[in-house]
Amino acid sequence: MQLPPVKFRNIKVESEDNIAIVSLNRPAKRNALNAETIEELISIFSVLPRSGAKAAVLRAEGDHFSAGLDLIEHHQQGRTAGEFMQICLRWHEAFNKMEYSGVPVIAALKGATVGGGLELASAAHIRVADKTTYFALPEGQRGLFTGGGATIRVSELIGRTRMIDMMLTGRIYQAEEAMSIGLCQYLVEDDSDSRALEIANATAEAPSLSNFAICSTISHTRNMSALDASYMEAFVAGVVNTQADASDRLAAFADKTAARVRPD
Ligand code: 1HE
Repeated sequence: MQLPPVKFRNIKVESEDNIAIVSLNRPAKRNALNAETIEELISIFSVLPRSGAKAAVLRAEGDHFSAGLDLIEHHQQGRTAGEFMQICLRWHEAFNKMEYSGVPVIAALKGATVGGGLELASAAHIRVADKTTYFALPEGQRGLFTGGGATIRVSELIGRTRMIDMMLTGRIYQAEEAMSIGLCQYLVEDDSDSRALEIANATAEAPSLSNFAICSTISHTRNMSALDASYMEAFVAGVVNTQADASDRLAAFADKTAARVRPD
């Protein structure tokens, strides 16, 4: 895997085998997302699909995944509506790069995963929380509105009514309840980093082309009619299901050397 030799200020990028580990790295500011962090996320998630990375873990330094929009920067900059719309478009660029890139992104969550931090987490393909994780959308209480895609992704995860409740009341979902409503898919007793890495490694065992399809096609079909989406599904399956790797794997199933799908 060839990661860019760029030195980032707000994120840290490492690799373990073919897994990229991207860490939010402003723990003193609870990993609040300033404009520069968003630009750095755009940079790394732009190159990741061409780096040879088989999967990525998105994690954070410190006790909190992310406290969302950098409220101090936002306050100090006195942005106009037009300027803040441009900021939001950069957030969308970063999060779309994650969601549509075709490389599985596994988020390792802990502590505050709130506001824009939840928007970032919801752009990952899989979310792993630990017992300290909590989720909230405190935008309403701050006199703000979501701007990083929550209206689409968070409402998809938990439904519009729960999202509206979170925003109107400042309701906080702690790990277990969050898990039960779909804010995360895994809840671990110890640390979410190691489970996220395990999951990333497991996803990396599938052919990259299959993962590319899983981590882009399903999202792309979101806005299509059922007719168009099923056409696209057939088209992608035509490419993926005839790849050489699929033939080897099917041969292994036929000669009974491949693992069976059993719950034990
Ligand atoms: C920050 C931010 C931030 C902390 N922007 N600087 N998000 C929120 O409404 C959540 C705001 N943050 C908090 O509620 C708390 O900071 C936490 C519960 C996450 C953590 O509490 P704690 O006691 O550990 O830390 P702290 O003392 O509140 O903050 C430590 C430092 O981090 C402090 O800086 P310092 O220089 O005074 O030490 C804080 O200012 C800084 N900090 N959170 C900037 N968010 C695209 S639209 C998206 C809209 C939203 O995301 S709204 C949700 C905003």
